[in-house]
Amino acid sequence: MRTLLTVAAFAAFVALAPAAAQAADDFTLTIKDHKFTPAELKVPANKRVAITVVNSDATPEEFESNALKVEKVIPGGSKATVRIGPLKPGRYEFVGEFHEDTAKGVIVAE
Ligand SMILES: [Cu+2]
Repeated sequence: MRTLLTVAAFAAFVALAPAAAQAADDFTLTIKDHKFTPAELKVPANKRVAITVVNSDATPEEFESNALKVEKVIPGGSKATVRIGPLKPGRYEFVGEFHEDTAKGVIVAE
């Protein structure tokens, strides 16, 4: 019984550890109705950052930013992770290239 409890406690620790480790530098952007939420995303400057872009629309979208030098097509109903930085403090605009008139936002590194 004691061994079982120890194993369970350890398993819980292992399951939680990666989530805690990622929390600092992982961010999410969601595309819905060809708009990004949040439209302004704050990230830490001078660090490598992973942004998971969730496309909730049925149509594909392309996450694109010349300032960040990224371009990634995300099929409808799926998600993709883009890795950026380390960034100097500043504002970095991005768009959904397939719906540029509505899908736009900015990443603020600070
Ligand atoms: Cu493009």
